[in-house]
Amino acid sequence: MAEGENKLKLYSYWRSSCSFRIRIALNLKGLEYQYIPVNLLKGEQFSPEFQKLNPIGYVPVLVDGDMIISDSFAIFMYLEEKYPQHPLLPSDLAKKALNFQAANIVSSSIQPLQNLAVLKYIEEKVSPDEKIPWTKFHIEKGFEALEKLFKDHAGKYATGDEVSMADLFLAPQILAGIERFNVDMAKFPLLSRLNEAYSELPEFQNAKPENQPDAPSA
Ligand SMILES: N[C@@H](CCC(=O)N[C@@H](CS)C(=O)NCC(=O)O)C(=O)O
Repeated sequence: MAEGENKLKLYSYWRSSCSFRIRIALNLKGLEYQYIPVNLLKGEQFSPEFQKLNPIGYVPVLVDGDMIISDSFAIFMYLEEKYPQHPLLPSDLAKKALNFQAANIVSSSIQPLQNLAVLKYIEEKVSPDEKIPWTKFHIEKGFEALEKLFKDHAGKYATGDEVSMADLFLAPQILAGIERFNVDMAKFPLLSRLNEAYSELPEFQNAKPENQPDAPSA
């Protein structure tokens, strides 16, 4: 068992795709963690206690002993260095760059545009009818780019035959596109194939929103 493993705490929300990325990383690295739910719909991310951990008020937050890390990209990089078992970044520089690119397309150019606060703003200041078209437009723009960028590099997974960082960012985004925003995946054959491959991995299955302790029971 790795040092400090029993101290890991993950502040998460069942439906948060950013938290989902880290749940997959923790599962793949075989790290046990305490799941601490933050109910985003009830506004628990704005509580003074949570804002002490992450002043911008977003999940996920990882606590590892004295370390408090927020933002899934930073958490991922921390986990990768601190817990090198089951490495999730290839040593090949070109592949590593592709992994960073996929992670950033998802975490900078897609997910922020579908975040709760943004959707709430559109609903209130523009129109409730614009919420889904807005989100679909940005998800599909990102998916089109990902299809083109990865078609010559994908193997069984996004950048080869091993699961890597790119997959941890892609899987939650693809599922959110399908399950929450009705994206027509027929336009994205590569992402659809990757989604199938992810669905066969227990570490991804276990990290899915519906399998979290704070998910509403069906
Ligand atoms: N860049 C951050 C984004 C975090 C983020 O947007 N988290 C969302 C859930 S996926 C959240 O907490 N939203 C709460 C809100 O919008 O109030 C990351 O990758 O962790």
